[in-house]
Amino acid sequence: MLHGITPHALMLNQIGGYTRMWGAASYEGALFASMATYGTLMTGNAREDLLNSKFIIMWGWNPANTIWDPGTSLWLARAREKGIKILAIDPIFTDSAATLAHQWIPIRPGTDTAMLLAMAYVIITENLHDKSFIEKYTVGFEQFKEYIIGNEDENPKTPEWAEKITSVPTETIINLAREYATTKPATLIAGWGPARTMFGEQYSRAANILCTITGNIGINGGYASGFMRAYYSRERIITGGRKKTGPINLEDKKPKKPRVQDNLVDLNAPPRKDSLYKLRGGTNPANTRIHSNDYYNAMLNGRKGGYPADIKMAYIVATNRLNQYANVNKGIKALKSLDFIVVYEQFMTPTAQLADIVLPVNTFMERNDIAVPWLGSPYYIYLNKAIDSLYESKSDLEICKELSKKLGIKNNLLDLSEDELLRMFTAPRKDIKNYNKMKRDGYFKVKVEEPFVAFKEQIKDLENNPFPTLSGKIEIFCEHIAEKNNPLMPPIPKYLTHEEHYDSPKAKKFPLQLLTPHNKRRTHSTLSNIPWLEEVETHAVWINSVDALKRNINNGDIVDVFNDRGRIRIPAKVTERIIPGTVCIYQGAWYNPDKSGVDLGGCANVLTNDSYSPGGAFPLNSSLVEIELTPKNKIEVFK
Ligand SMILES: Nc1nc2c(c(=O)[nH]1)N[C@H]1C(S)=C(S)[C@@H](COP(=O)(O)OP(=O)(O)OC[C@H]3O[C@@H](n4cnc5c(=O)[nH]c(N)nc54)[C@H](O)[C@@H]3O)O[C@H]1N2
Ligand SMILES: Nc1nc2c(c(=O)[nH]1)N[C@H]1C(S)=C(S)[C@@H](COP(=O)(O)OP(=O)(O)OC[C@H]3O[C@@H](n4cnc5c(=O)[nH]c(N)nc54)[C@H](O)[C@@H]3O)O[C@H]1N2
Ligand SMILES: [Mo]
Repeated sequence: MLHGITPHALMLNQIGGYTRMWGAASYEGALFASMATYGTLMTGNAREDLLNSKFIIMWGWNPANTIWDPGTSLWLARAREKGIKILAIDPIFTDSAATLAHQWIPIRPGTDTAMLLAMAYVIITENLHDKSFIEKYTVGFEQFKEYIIGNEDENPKTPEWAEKITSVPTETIINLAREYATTKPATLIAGWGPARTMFGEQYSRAANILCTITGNIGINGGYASGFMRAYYSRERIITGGRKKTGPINLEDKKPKKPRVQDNLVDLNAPPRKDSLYKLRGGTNPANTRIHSNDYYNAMLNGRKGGYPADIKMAYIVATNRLNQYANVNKGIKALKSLDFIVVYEQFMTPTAQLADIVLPVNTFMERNDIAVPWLGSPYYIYLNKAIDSLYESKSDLEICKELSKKLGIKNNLLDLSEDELLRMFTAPRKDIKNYNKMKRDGYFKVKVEEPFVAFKEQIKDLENNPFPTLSGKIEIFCEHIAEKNNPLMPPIPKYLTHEEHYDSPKAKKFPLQLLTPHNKRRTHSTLSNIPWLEEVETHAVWINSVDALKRNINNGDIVDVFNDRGRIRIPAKVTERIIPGTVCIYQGAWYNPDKSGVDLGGCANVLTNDSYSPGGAFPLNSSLVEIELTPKNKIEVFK
């Protein structure tokens, strides 16, 4: 609550504001789809409710490794113990597929939308869809059906069509479609990995709509795939029911008077054309913002290039920016073109090495703060300070307080103490019943009456509880998207190909699709500098034996992975746990270039694509690469 961006925003807002980013690498595709379909981010059912399901699909989701919250793997394990069928769809035979699932369906990356559409084809043509649900709670089914059966583009989205694209056999698609549509209630959890691709929002939209046409929304054991799963409606509790919901009435919108917490650059800016600006609660639509995967282009090209600012200075706090966003080599060029870079860090990260000034920041053990758990789990953690700050380090808050004084800012918020600020920030959270107890115990567990089921009220009584979309219903066809008239952002979900897809001309030169998922031995780049964890699992590029054989690569050989953006040198892990044609380098390893610019650290983002999808999805799993054995004389250096 107190560190990271909060104190910096309070400080910079007082001196005119700053250019901020939009788009979260984690989930922007899923978020866009969730807003477009349901008008909200509060989707999914609480994990306890998995036990009420009869069939669970983990689509591009590996919760045994990529931790969502302490409970997720446990509830999946309990579901399995109870005999509930679990299925995993992933190009990798993940630990989740191996330990939790009864069946693994391997799929070519970036093609999931085609498979979901083909499942819809089977469900609709075999008359397995939930007609009364569709009629009562949705808009746009007819347009979707026209596209699916091929009346719109003379291309029916049959399982045979999808097999060619996805490499999933026709029979498998048909069987899964039938099983999902006829086993009720069923849970389809569409992970964020496949949404972290070019046109990732189409995949998320298609998954949301599959849950819809089978009537699995708003019921126990079902699941409205969307942005997240909720344990309880924190949205409502936080605001004590005061916050307005539903679409924004643009006619009512008057220029806002700035408050201390407002960024003056964004405050009354018009919306980005492609954003869902009529809906409340999604991404900040201000057109003054820059997509965070597009920052380097903005730094290099500025206003002349159509960006909202000429950036001279970067203020980098609580992120290993260079390492964690796409196209590291362009990043270096862009960051070096600036006049001034400040980084606040605990470690000398690859990003900090580019800074003019590194301010040493203390750790969570050296200050008080409150941790709000990720995505609404029902507890808060009070982080009681254990020791005084070591050496010259200070907290983000302390640094901002001192800088504000020197800048002559009379900011009434940064003048408050740690405790005053924490009490102020927690006051609107009606679910924290007893601040003092939380501080004393070190945590506060929120009492939840019953496992949360998103949209239960809407399904019970739609008239009094409309969906917060423009139509008040689930939008299979989204009018707000249609207004944009952008063929790459269709109002119903469509399968689209792109410049760096498996079927693109570029794939002739770089034939391997690169996945860069999250790893069990670190959180992003944090903990990557710990040698013991390298012993747990060597950082390597995963490659199928078919692809390895073609290139004369043996398990453990040092190889070069490269494309037009850069080159990394890394051991090869030859395995059948990844499909042919796809390779994987887990994100987060620290960039460590040799003199010629080859990265010996194995940082995946040397190779990733720094563009973004119309809906904002980050194409971090949409890069093409080639791999070759590293020449013998260069291997010595690697060792
Ligand atoms: N290729 C590829 N890239 C990805 C992803 C992917 O799937 N593929 N995933 C993306 C996702 S989902 C995310 S969320 C991002 C995450 O990327 P980042 O947000 O950059 O996360 P970290 O690498 O953990 O960097 C956090 C840094 O903050 C520092 N730090 C810790 N505590 C404090 C503090 O109190 N104050 C300050 N000032 N600093 C502190 C740590 O030392 C660390 O260097 O990565 C994205 N990058
Ligand atoms: N241990 C650990 N846990 C973490 C994190 C971490 O760094 N380490 N990071 C946290 C954060 S900030 C986030 S945002 C979440 C991210 O959570 P996720 O986005 O769910 O995690 P990923 O591991 O990137 O992707 C999940 C799975 O998607 C698969 N996948 C990728 N592309 C495709 C595709 O095109 N099709 C299909 N079908 N599957 C695909 C990957 O192989 C992977 O198994 O994890 C959180 N938890
Ligand atoms: Mo994330």
